[in-house]
Amino acid sequence: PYLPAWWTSAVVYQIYTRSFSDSTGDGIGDITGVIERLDYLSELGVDVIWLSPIHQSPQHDNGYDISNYRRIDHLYGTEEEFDHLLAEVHRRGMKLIMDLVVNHTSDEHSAFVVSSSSRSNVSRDSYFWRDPRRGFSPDNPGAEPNNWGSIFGGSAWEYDPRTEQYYLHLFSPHQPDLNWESTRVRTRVYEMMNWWLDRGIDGFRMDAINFISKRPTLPDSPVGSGGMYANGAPFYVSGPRVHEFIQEMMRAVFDFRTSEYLVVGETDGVTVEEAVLFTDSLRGELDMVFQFEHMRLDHGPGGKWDHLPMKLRDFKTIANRWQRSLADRGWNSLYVGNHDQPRSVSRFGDDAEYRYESATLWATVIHLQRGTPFIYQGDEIGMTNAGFTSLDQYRDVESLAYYDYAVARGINEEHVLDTLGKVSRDNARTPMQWDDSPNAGFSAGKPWIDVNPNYRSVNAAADRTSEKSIFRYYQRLIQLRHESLVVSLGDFEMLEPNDPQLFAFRRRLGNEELTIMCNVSAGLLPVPAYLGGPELVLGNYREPGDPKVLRPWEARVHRLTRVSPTAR
Ligand code: ISL
Repeated sequence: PYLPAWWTSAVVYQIYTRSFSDSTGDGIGDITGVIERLDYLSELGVDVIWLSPIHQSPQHDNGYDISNYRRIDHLYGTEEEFDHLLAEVHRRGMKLIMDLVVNHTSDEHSAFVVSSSSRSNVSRDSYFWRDPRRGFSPDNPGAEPNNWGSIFGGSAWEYDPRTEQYYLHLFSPHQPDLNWESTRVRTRVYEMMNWWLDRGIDGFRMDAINFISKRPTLPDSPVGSGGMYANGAPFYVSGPRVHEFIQEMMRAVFDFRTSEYLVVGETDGVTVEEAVLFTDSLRGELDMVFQFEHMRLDHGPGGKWDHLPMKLRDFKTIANRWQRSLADRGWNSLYVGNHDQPRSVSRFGDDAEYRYESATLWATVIHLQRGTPFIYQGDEIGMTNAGFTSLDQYRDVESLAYYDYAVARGINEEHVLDTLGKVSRDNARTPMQWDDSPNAGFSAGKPWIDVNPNYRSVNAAADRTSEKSIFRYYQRLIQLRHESLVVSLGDFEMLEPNDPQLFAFRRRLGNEELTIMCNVSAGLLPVPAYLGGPELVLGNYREPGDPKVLRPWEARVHRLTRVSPTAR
């Protein structure tokens, strides 16, 4: 008999440890802080916690630059505290998955230190070392081995005077890319993964995992990026051996393991066709991947810093295509926010007057599609963008690099700060707002990044006692997924695909049908008469209202159970 995978009815919660809860007063969230908040997460009802990196790291990219994969960074706590966390998560019936950052290491990782020490050492080919091009002088841009730009700005190559070669870094210069062509590199990674699973964790969120196979010749890219360097993505996104590497990894790590694991790949730039290959269960690769198409809808031709308003119709087109393309083979992950994106309520909703309504509307849209929903910490209480007004409030390596680049190009500083205020990753990295005490109850000391000043009204304690509780609404969405097969396994059908304000869809399984309709606007929205149904399962307004008109940011979920002719 067909048994659906356990994660079809599961909900994942992402903890950005650094900003979640600080138990020591040093201003940085830590493991014990997470343990102290586990009851909150059980009450929310989530099944899985994804923990952003807490491994030993010089923290140039908040832990996405790992120098020792088998050690917990002292910033976050001890080895014992980690094991205690794992036990406490399991005791509450939840699972814990960890970030797996293996497209690159930190430049302080011992393998990189050895690799950069001489051209002839055994670790040299663990990374990408290449000679300068002709016309080289140490400060001559253009002599890099190819024209690729780094995702965080500037060239993707860093010159190392010691051995007079460049190394490749798709992210910051402190994050050299591992060379997956090397069997030794791959074996080491698999050993490390096995070590973590043996320690008891329940899976991985694999950082930038579709970047691990580069076209070996590392050719110049013809694709412009608007800046001085080209976009190398065609030569490293879903590269020639990526499926081979992932299948090899799955065999080396998960064969012969019998527990229930979750493996989700972060795959920026992935197409639906590739996503099917990554997630088709018969291929032995990943359970699901994060796609990014809907995260680009407010990017202009100049990329993410060229910010434009999003058109809902485009969002719906993308959702529909992903739902349809992964209906029979593969599985979707569902999200509108994480630690790399601005806050969803500020970006796609209304973070002032209709904060409750728009936050719950987007939660409805995400949680009731077919796929596995991911909640980013703070979204369940409607946390908003940081509201930073000066550069010294920013911490993110990408945001700071963008500022330097933009100002050097003569872009007016006010405009740059305005863009950062909308787009910066730090918008989602401000401390979790627990209550209205100093520092929002996050820390007894000075937080590593400013708390959003709106914490006195926007916080978990206030939300949960409010009549309009976003947290309680999330609880019900999670419950619905747990209880009803039509949510976890039903078919998806987009309704009114061309309507620019209405986001409506239908889920169907056997005799049961759910109709979801959402008014993505602050006006009144008449809806076609065929929508709706007898039983209102969930809605974000207390008063019933006119069945034919949706109020500002209103979301309604109706259930219909058909009596089948044979049963009659
Ligand atoms: O957020 C992005 C750029 O603004 C993405 O391109 C992001 O960098 C990409 O999806 C990879 O993200 C992951 O790896 C990065 C790290 O900085 C991110 O925090 C992480 O989620 C490098 O490890």
